[in-house]
Amino acid sequence: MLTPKDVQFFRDNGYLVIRGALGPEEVRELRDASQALIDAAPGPGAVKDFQYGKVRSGETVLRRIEYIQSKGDPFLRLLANPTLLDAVQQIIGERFVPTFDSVVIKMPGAGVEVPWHRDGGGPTMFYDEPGTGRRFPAANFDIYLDEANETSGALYVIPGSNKDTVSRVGELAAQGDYAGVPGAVRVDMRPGDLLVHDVTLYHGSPETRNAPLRRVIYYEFRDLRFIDAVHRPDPAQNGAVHHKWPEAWTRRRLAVLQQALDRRREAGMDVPFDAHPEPALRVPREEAAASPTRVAHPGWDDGKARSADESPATQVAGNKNTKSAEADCESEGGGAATCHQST
Ligand SMILES: O=C(O)CCC(=O)C(=O)O
Repeated sequence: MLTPKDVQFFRDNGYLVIRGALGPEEVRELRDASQALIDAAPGPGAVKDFQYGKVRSGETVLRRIEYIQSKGDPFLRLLANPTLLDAVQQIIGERFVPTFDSVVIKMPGAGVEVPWHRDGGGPTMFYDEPGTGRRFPAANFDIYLDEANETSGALYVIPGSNKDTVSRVGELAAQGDYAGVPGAVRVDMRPGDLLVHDVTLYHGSPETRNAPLRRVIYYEFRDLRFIDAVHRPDPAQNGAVHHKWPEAWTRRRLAVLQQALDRRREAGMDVPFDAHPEPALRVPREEAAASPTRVAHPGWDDGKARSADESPATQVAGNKNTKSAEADCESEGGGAATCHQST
């Protein structure tokens, strides 16, 4: 259970570490399930959900798997983990919706760099409710399956950078390597720990060499009020609609949450509630059970899979691409998933 001090820390610094959020058994099954996916990975360019990148030596390695909740029951059940959903409710808001799901991998031997970035492409990824002044952030909930430290490519963050209204993210790489960037903090994590990071926080992780495997599951959530304001503004008032997430899409995402609650309970695991705490966001069990667990973002499945060379996350020359990666993200139009990911 987060305390008000925890929530305030998150608001002030843009991140929060929750140690031991998952028990050893849940960590074990997630490690097994993710290892099976890695072992069966289809190779670069074959399936868009499996993303590869290049390391400085020129080797191409797996770096990320998208829509992970559809790729095995352990990932689906994780979505209904009580510690995770408690943090989600307190940080995101009562009308929370699961919005992105992926796993980021640093392969043993050679792990791809994730250059400094903000998820979602800019400093305005929050919603301030008129009248109440309440801020609804978008945040990622990062579940660690392996040790993350200096060797295995722990995440670096710049505490408080979530408050920057003009992005400095493009300048960071020039200021030094990750540890050398003024204000940067390395966040060491252990299996089962949870890191919550505001999508507007500057963060990134270096390439690894001869290091052990490092896997982190990223589940992002946003409050429906955020989604309504940012992803489906009224075209009559607003002109062009950026990142359109139709209502049917959020309903399918909420159906995945209901399925996760049901599957977790059926597996004899603890659940925080039987259905979404906000009645308007509940999806009946039968509808949820029949709904797909892979809910891609509009545009994702129409796009051609990027090769390792095209992917902005795979730039290797001194991490200089972060600025252009943001621009790329913004130019994706309907491709919110690409926008969100590591660049
Ligand atoms: O796990 C990492 O190193 C960072 C991943 C990340 O921030 C992202 O994919 O947006």
